[in-house]
Amino acid sequence: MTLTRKDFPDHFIFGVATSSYQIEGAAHEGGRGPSIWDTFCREPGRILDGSNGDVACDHYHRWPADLDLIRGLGAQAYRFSIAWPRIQPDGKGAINPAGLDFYERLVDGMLERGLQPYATLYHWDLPQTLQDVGGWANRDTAYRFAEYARVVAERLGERVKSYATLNEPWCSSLLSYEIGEHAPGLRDRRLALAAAHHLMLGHGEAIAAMRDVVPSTGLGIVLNLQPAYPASDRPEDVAAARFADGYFNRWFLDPIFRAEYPADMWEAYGENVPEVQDGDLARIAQPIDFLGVNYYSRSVNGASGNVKPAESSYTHMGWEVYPQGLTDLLVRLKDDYTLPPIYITENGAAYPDRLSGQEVHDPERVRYFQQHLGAVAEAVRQGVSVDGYFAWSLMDNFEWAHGYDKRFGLVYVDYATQQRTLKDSARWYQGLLTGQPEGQLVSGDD
Ligand code: GBH
Repeated sequence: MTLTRKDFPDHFIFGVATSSYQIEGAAHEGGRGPSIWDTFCREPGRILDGSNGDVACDHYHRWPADLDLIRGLGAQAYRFSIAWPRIQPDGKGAINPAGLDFYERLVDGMLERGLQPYATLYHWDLPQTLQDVGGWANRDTAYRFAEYARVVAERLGERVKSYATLNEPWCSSLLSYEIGEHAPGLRDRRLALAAAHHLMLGHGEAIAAMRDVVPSTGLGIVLNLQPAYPASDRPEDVAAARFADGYFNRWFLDPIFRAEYPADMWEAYGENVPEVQDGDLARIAQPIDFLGVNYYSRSVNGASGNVKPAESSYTHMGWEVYPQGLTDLLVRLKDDYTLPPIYITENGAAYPDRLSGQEVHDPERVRYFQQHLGAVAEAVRQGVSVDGYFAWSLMDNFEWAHGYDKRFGLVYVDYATQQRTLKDSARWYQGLLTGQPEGQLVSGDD
């Protein structure tokens, strides 16, 4: 079955996504202060290939050509993130004009090319100075974040079509303070749950701080949501799936959309639950204009750990390819919550791509996008209000703890030369977005 633009509503937006630390480089230029990822990358053993984001895709210098590339794909929108340490090198106080200038040029560059700017204010690059006083485990960081958000909104204003406060607070809290895989690399559940609470509080404070500044711009948040399935009907497995759903999804969805923490998880976390002050939940749950959903895979939960279905295929990250999970997730969100419109703010897959001549054949990624876009179209048919889709990612980039070894791009990056090459998946996406029959653009026998 061939997927076309017509399988989506007319107003549906197609775009591509990136984030600042993963692509910009220029870590010591333009008055940028150090972030927790600069620090983390320098700790031995944290990044699998020992790399860092000092240069990355050199997007800080190559942004005009990169915007041309996005335009050339036929995208209508570009989701990017703003590096807090470029705006406030110390995370508070003094503003760095060169940082605001950079993002202003970038946003104006998008508008000149007919691309709608979708900004994310926090994609994990916290100013190191704030980490020195506890980072997100310190309640004060929530207020510092709101101040930074207001500074950005005052300068970029309504030229930006949409501001997301946070990208994936689960990653900035649990993955970073409990699992220790992301900066700052701690292993403490109590601190992680404090961080999660302060992230959500910071989200609410930032929304409040920006509302009057940019009244007609859409404001929201991006969550990584991962539907949890039980490995069997056995009650232990069903309970394990329920816990995983609480851990990844409901811990963030319920405060934001119901003004409460899920009771079962609150109980399970026991003495590690965060300190919640009067008014916090009302602040966190104030109305927003969209929910951004990042979807990569599902989890299959058994009483004694996660299960990897043998019949499934897996990406280079080891994540199961499970497009049905995206339809199930979206329908479930509609059934369980009262939500604003949804954007799929990230979806994509890593594969071990190789350059052959001027081409990169990535049939698995083409298939991944076809199947997941089909899953979104199916959810729309079932009545879920989804307003757009952003492919992760525009180009190969710094994949956090995995360094440069994992490639998520539609566009291949040769890091030695910074040469960009469209992969077959980019040509396929271009075909979908510009209304050309996909088959003619895809090479290979997939
Ligand atoms: C996104 O994170 C990021 O926003 C983006 O910067 C990044 O490059 C991209 O994805 C690709 O990684 O069940 O414990 O194995 C995705 C993070 C990935 C978090 C899947 C949860 C499964 C956790 N998510 N992950 S586990």
